[in-house]
Amino acid sequence: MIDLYYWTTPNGHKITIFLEEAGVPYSIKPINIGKGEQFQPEFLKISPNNRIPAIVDTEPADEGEPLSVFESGAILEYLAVKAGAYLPSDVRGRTEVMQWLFWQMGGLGPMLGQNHHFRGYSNEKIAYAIERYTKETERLYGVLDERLADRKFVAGDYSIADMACFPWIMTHKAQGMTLDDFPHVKRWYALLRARPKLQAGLAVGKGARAPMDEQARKIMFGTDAPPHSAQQQ
Ligand SMILES: N[C@@H](CCC(=O)N[C@@H](CS)C(=O)NCC(=O)O)C(=O)O
Repeated sequence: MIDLYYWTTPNGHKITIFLEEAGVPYSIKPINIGKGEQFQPEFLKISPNNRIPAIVDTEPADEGEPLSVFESGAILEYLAVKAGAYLPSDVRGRTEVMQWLFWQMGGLGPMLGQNHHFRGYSNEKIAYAIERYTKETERLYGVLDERLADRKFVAGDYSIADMACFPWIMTHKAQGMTLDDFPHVKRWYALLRARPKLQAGLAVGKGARAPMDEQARKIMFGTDAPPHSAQQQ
């Protein structure tokens, strides 16, 4: 019913977490981004930004042609509306979730992605870039910590806002962060980490991703990538 074009990365995990939590049937279409499969013409038709994740809903609500969606935030919203789960229908609850979802999409994801890039993937270790993105990561963790100081979840009940943030906090060690500095994030992280369905989402494709080698580095960040594929997260 839902075809998920996926690779085992934080943005991919957001969607497997949702599908497992909501019990929506899905089939995985692996896109090995280390091998350049994100540039295949057939994939670009559904994900023109050559990034995973993307979905094709073979049974959309209007009973029309299969419907494709790219961008993990748009996919989470689409699936939440379709499943009637993890996104409130009242205007205030929905707006609260959506602003934190957009905060993750516009801030937490891209900035932590750059942190991963300059600390981990880049062969050249540029002190200015590492410091800039580590500081920004720290600031964003601070915003999340403050937000979680007086509530259990990011926005109302457990929602797509939590599912979007979680996979990016999971890699905190690689970002130079320790959760001991963010006690409310630490409590929230442990609460979510204990959810069996969330764990099932994280387990999808586990082991398929090889450590980044020179070939993958060239494909994703270098000269072997088509010109429109300037790196982003
Ligand atoms: N804003 C996009 C970002 C997606 C993204 O950056 N995906 C990465 C994996 S986490 C990717 O496909 N990278 C392939 C590449 O850089 O060529 C979303 O949230 O869906």
